[in-house]
Amino acid sequence: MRQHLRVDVARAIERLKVLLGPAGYLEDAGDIEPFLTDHRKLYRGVTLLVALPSSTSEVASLVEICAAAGLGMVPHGGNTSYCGGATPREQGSEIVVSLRRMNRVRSLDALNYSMTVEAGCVLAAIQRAAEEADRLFPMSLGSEGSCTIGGNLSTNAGGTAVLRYGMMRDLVLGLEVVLPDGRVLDQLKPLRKDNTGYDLKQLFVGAEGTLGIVTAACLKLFPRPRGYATALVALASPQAAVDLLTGLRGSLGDNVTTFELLPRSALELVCRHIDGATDPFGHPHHWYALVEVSLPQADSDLAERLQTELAAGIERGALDDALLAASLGQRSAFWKLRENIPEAQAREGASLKHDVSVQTGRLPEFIDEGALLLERLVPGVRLVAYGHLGDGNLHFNLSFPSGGDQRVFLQRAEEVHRAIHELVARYRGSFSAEHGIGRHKVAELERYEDPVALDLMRRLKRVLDPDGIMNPGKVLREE
Ligand code: 2HG
Ligand code: ZN
Repeated sequence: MRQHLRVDVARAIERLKVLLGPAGYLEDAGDIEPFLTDHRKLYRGVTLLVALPSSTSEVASLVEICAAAGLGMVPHGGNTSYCGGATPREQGSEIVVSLRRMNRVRSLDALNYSMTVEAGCVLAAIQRAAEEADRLFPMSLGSEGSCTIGGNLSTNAGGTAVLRYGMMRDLVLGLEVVLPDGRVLDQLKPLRKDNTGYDLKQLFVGAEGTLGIVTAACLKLFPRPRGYATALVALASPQAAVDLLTGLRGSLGDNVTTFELLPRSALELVCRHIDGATDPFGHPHHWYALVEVSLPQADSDLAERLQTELAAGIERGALDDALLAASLGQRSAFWKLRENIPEAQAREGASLKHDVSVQTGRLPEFIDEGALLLERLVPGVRLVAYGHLGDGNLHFNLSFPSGGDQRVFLQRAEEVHRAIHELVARYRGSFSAEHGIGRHKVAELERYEDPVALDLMRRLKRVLDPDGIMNPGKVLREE
């Protein structure tokens, strides 16, 4: 395949420019700069062109041109990937395909609780469009103001409402995908029941652009909650948090939409680095849970029931303290403490990330074992293990030991990742619960994935993308 490249590449680029017109591509160094690095600045690549197609048929023609020249394509959304999935590699043999001009809501059917959107729609714009129709699109992420639905689909995004509504995979009714040979796979039916053979659309969700380019999606909508009851709960341990979650789900059922765990270390980082963030409790606690219950009607008694449950927990000594948000301002202050953890940890300095999941009931044991292991490996390391406890998914992140050398800490990365991922494997957990594989975790996938599953993935890739032109080297090593 690669031998085509040198011969045909210049001609292909010229054809692409003619196809897309002057508004449809970028090539000046300053303009393409933002497309060359990932959000975490782990990678820096080179590209021949950033294509900005404006329609599915343009994407299809673009793919045909690239396929004929064996030219690689890197689909690009809001550039918020944690694993370098949307960044071109260093070889300079790939174009970036940004979907940002494809940002139309094609239709919204309130009766059918569905909407059809183009891949470049920003998540927050989709949420707003649903709300205007008195519906809810529940996907909710820290980066929702800039990430796009094409990226959410391609990485099977998670976020803070997975407990109630599931991951992106659960929120999609249909997809439109341009295949590596330029054909358009039209699976855009807004149907909840369509039991006709293999569920092909799901192949492309979480495939990180390695099997085709998602150009549009039909999304599931839900009844819009009339309000929320939000609490910040102080707890002695992760076990107390798991018990609280179990109790709340037992009494409030699926109305519990969010259950996020925060350690003291995370709260301190946010209060240190984020303007206006403060600890709402009088004195420090070891752990916190951010709990949100959605209220289906304005006169729902669920808020009172949450309050009663929390008060009873404090009375029994199961919880240390709890605050129920008394206003929208207080609700956003609680959320601010949670959503700013990644930013605060970045501002603190060198950190190492692990995006792990185990069965929810085993998380407390996992946290204890992981903390001991790390303390032996890197004495003084600061564990900032936070996140989606309700989904069994924690960001088991570390900050360099206070007063320690950040560079020396980062040199231990491989060793630390190995130790944590081995622990995860012993729990039959996942080393990438939420953020995908991208480029960053290709070797981990090879190491930890079931060999039969890995073999099937490689075969699927070969069937759909025999020339390896779709986001080469991401998820699976280039063959
Ligand atoms: C979150 O839950 C994100 O805030 C980011 O998934 C996690 O920075 C991280 O490790
Ligand atoms: Zn997360």
